[in-house]
Amino acid sequence: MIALVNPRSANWGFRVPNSILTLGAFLEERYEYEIIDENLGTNAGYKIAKLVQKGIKYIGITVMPALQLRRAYAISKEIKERFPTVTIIWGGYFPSLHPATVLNSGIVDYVLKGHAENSFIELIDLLESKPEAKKLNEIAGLSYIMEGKIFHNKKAEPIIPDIIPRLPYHKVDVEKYLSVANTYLGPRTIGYHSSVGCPFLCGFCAVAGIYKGKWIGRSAELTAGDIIFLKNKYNIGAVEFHDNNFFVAEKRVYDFAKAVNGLGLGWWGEARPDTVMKFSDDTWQMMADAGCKMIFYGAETSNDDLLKLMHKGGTQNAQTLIDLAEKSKQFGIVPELSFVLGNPTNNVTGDIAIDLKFIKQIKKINPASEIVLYTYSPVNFEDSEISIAAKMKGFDYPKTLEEWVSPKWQNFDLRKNPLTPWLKPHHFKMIRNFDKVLNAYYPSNSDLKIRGWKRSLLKLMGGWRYRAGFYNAPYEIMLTQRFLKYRQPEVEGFAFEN
Ligand code: B12
Ligand code: SF4
Repeated sequence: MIALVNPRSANWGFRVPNSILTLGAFLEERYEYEIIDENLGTNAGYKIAKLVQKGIKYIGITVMPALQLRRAYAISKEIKERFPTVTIIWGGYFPSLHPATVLNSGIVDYVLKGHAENSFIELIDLLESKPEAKKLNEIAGLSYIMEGKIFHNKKAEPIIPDIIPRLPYHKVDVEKYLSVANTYLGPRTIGYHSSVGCPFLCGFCAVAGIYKGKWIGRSAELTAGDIIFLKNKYNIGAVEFHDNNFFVAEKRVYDFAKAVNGLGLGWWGEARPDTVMKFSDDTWQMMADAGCKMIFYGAETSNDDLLKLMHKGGTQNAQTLIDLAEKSKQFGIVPELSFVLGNPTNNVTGDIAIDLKFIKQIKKINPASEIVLYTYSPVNFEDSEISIAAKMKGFDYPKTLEEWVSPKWQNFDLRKNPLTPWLKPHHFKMIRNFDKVLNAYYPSNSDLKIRGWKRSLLKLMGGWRYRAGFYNAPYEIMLTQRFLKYRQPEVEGFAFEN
C-alpha cells in the first residue's frame, strides 16, 4: 500500500537506508509497505510503476540535497505524470528546509518536516479516512497546498530515540550493503543513527535550521544492544554512527564504549572539538580500547571572530583544535577535521590564507589528521547571522525545484563550488590547489589503495610544494592523482571506503 523510496544518493559508500527504515519501523503492523533503494541499482520509477499497478497509493520519498534531490525530482515527475492519483510525500533534509519550493513544483502533494514518523502515519490515516484520524491542519510538521495556498502546520517535536523500535532490517537485503562496505574502520561496515538533532545552533548548519538546538540520544544500553544484535545476526565488522553529533553526552559515550569493548568492532562518529576536549582521559581510553578509530569534527576555522559570525557557540577556538590534535595523537584516534572556507567576510582571501596556514600547523602536530575542505554554502536558516550576511552580500536561493536540480546548484549542494557572490574563481582555485598539494604530501591514511610506492611517489611530488608554500597550478600532481586514481576525501560517499 505504501512505497518508501531512497532515491540514489551515492555511487559508492552507500549504507542501509536508515531514513526510510526508521519510518518503516513505525509502519510495521499498521500498514503494508515496500522499501525501494536506488543505491542498490534499482530504478525506482520502474519499480513504483509496477507497484502502482498492484494497488500502491502512497509514495514516501526521502530527499537530501544534490544527486538524491535530482533523482527524487525525476521519479516524482514521472510518477505524477503517469499516475496522477498516487499521493507523493517528501521528507528529509531538503524538503524540511524548502517546503514551499517543493510544493510549488506541482509534483509533490505533501511535505513532512523533521522527524516525522508519527505524522506520516497520521497523514496516511487521514488519507485512508480512518475514523480516529486527525484533521489536515492538526498533523505536526506537515506542509500542504489547499485552494492554491500553502499552509505550514506547527513543528513536529523530535522523536524520543528510545521509543524507536529495532529497524526492520528484514525489509532490505542487508548482505548486499555489507558485502561492498569494507572500510578503514573494518569489514562489513554498517551505518547506524543513535540520536536526534544537535544541541547547538551553528548558523551554517542544516541540522540547526531544522532541530533548533534540540538533541535527544538513544540510551547507551539500547544503542549497544542494537549493535550487538547486528554483530550477531549480520556479522558486522564496523559501525559508522551517522548522528549529527554522537558525542554530546560523555556518560552515554563511555557506557556505550564499555558495552561494545572486546567485540572487535571499529567505529566512527561526528563530534564537536570542544565537547570531546572536556572528556576525561578515562573516557578517551575507553573509546580507543573499544574500537573508536576516527572521529569527524566540525573544525570550521581557526579564526575566532569568524567562529562568532558562524555562531559556532560552545567554547571552541583555535587553541581547542591544537589541543585536540595532540589529544587524538595521544590516544591514537584519528581526527577528521572539516573546515568551512570562503565565508561572507570583508577579507575572503586573507581569511582563507590564515586557515590554510593553520592546517599546516595541525598536520605538524598530528600528521595522521585528515583534513576535509568545504566552501560555505548557505543553508536555509533565516535567523542565523551568517545567513543574513550571505543575503546582504547578494546571495539568494533558487525559486523553483527545476533550478535546484540544475548542475550549477548541484555543485552548490556538494559544498565544493558554491555560487556565492563573494567567492571568486581565484578563491576557489586557491582552496583546490592547496587541497591537491596537501593530499599529495599527506595521502589519506584511510585510503587503503594508496600504499607503498604510490604513497612515496605522491609524497615526493607534493613535498617541495608543501614545504615552500607554493600551491599554484599543481598540474603534475593532478595528473599523477588521476593516473593513480586515488580517492581524496570527496563527495558522494564516505571518505574512508576501501
Ligand atoms: C548517511 C548520509 C549520507 C550518505 C547516504 C548514505 C546512504 N544511506 O546510502 C552519503 C554519504 C551518500 C551522503 C551524501 C551527501 N550528503 Co548526506 N548525510 C548522511 C547522514 C550522515 C545520515 C542520514 C541518515 O541516514 N540519517 C538517519 C535518519 C534516521 O534520519 P533522517 O535522514 O533525518 O530521517 C528522518 C527524518 O528526516 C524524516 N524523514 C526522512 N526522509 C523522510 C521521508 C518521508 C516520506 C518522511 C515522511 C519523513 C522522512 O524521518 C526520518 C526518520 O526519523 C546525514 C546527517 C544525519 N545525521 O542525518 C547527512 C546529510 C543528510 N547529508 C548532507 C549532505 C549535504 C550531503 C551531500 C549533499 C554533500 C556532502 N558533501 O556531504 C552528499 C551528496 C548526496 C548526493 N550525492 O546526493 C546534509 C544535508 C544538509 C542540507 N543542506 O540539507 C546532512 C544533514 C549532513 C550535514 N549535517 O550537513 N550523505
Ligand atoms: S555542532 Fe555540528 S551538527 Fe551541531 S549545529 Fe553545529 S555544525 Fe551542526
